[in-house]
Amino acid sequence: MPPRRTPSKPTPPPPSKNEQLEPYRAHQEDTVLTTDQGIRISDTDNSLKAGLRGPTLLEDFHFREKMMRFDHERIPERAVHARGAGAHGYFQVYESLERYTQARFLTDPSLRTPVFVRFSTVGGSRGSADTVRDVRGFATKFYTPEGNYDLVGNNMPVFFIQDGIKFPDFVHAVKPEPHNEIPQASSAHDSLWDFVSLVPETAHMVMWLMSDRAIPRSFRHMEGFGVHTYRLVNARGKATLVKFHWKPVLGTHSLVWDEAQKVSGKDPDFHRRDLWDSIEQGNFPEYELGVQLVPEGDELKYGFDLLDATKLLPEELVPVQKVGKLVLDRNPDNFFAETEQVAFCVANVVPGIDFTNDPLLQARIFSYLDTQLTRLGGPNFAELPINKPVCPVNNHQQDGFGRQTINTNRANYHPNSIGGGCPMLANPKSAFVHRQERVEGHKIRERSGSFGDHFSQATLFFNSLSKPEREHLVSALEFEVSKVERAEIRERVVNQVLVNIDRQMAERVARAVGVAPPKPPKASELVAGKPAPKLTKVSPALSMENTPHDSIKTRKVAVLIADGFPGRELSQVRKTLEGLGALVEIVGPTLAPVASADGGEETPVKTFQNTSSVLFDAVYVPGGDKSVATLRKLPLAVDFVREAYVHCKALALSGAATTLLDAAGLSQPMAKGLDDAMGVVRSAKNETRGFGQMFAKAIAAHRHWVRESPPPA
Ligand code: HDE
Repeated sequence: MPPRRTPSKPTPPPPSKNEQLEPYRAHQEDTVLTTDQGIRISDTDNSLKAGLRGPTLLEDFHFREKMMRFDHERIPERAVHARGAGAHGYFQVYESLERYTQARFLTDPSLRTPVFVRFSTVGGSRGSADTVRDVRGFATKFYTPEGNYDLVGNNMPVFFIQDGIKFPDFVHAVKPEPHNEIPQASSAHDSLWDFVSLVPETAHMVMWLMSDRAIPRSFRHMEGFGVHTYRLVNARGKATLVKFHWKPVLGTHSLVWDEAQKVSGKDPDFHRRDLWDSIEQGNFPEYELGVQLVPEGDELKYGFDLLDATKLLPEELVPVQKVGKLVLDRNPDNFFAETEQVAFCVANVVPGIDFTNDPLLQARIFSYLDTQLTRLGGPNFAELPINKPVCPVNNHQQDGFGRQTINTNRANYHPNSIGGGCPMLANPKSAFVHRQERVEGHKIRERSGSFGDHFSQATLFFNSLSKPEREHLVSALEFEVSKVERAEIRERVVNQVLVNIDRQMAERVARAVGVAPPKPPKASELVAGKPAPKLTKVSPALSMENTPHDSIKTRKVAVLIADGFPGRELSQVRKTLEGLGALVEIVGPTLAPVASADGGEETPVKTFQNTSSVLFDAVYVPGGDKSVATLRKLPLAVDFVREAYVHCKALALSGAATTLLDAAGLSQPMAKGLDDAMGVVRSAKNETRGFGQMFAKAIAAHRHWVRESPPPA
């Protein structure tokens, strides 16, 4: 019997995700406390007891239910990516991509597809700090009219391993060690580096992990990558290979390692808070979706295999075309119901997007669905409001823990006549039909020879960085590898991995971690380390130095004041900075109003005690003999300036405030000739003309790395 098909009718526009969630939202205004059964409760402070000082009674169903619910509040955290923050928003394509794909959300420029994005760290547990050195997850659920599409990516374009069967090994190695569960959220320990030293395919990703990309300034300042090569398929069935990118509109910027470690203590929620606050303030994070398109059949054209997830496709070889925009404009109402319960799955694709045979991707297609069974307690997690598609869902899978839909159709099998054949099979034109790819081969457990070069792209990445970025990477290696207790592992890291990436770098790390420097290369090693043909020598797009540095939008500027500060000057500088989109916060000795020299006052929102230089992008100290004299006597205020300088942030000091550099012990480096390039903007006589503008330029530069170089002898 031929399958019955749904008559083709125009699909009505789907409800927005907001509307869709509405029936589930409990606003609880003007409500009365009840049990889960709806029984009204008038006392929730005293359990039911036999006598005033007697034992609690078993029949106290309210106490029993309250405690039962509390006892089961926690669900297993994600095995990886446990720590995260989410936001709602929308995606809109600029122009139809129908030449390449039939996916509605990529072909209809009038369609605003609701999305939910979850950013995360990978190694730490749920309560770990945000600014640890780690990869960041960037997972997007598109609630499209054709079903949910999940783009589950990271902020780095490659991965540690090539075949998913090594994922449990890698994750066990990077997570805290099994005997004492130490260290939390850090890769600086023996087991990770042991794994790296024995599995050379990790080399490229380890370079990214040691780079500044692993300590982003915020989720709003990082790129996202789909990592794998996927396939776009158009309505005529023609396929094109694709690599997905997210490009942050504010540019890609990072913290400094010392700063990142301090932020972990001062504000472990630094990234979460930044995302939350930005959305509340109306500074909606924006990213452009980029695609690199490659004709099918060109998998091996670039000197490496596009199915190998340890390789990136240099943008200089295949440019990233920006095709649409993602805007995050709404915070979740409830962390657990939304951010914790959201279940991403690499297998969630819509017609027009398909997989490739990348063995890492293939493993992920299995893993994500599987993990949710344990994490979300059964097979009905797609019915949770945050996971529910906005289009109709109908099938014969109806039972299992936590089922919510009440199916009224008496037939729960296919084919059936009792239920009129429903749900009917879809017309293949509107259905997901796997692309017919010819596959032939022996059943083998082997790695393709085209996956064999592990070092060329690690070298490419290293060589593409600016000098300061390279220095940071070497320092990170020195830091991490020096934490490895077993000398033989440190030795292997240097001699089996680093030396194949860059000999000089390996020598420096060897010195720093107390192992013998690498032996001179053998001829065979030289061949192994040689760049593959057709690969560019450097890829400027990989350096954050080449990211936009033209905006101070949402940059946080601390203004340090005490009684006697110049009020008019502060107002003018603030006006300039706020006019350009910066966020200015007054920091004072206490939260009490501070009097200006010209008869006004300012009320600080932060104090030297409750905040810190590391939580800001730039620091401004308006001069004023009296106010600066007070600040000089406050070690926390002096530290504020010192740290901003050490972390290469823009500093603006006017009048007497320039003497704070002296108080902060910075006169020596300053003596070598301070100028604009160093990002310290000074005005000797409280002049404001041009001062604010110069400061803004210094903030837009993000950091002034020149301060890191030692002063000339
Ligand atoms: Fe994941 N990964 N992963 N991963 N991954 C999970 O799914 C897995 C990989 C990524 O915010 C888990 O729901 C395997 C690459 C993100 O909820 C789990 C392999 C990339 C998130 C899982 C990989 C990612 C996860 C844990 C190798 C970048 C968080 C909990 C074959 C392209 C999503 C969960 C969120 C989460 C498995 C490798 C990104 C266990 C087996 C490569 C952003 O299913």
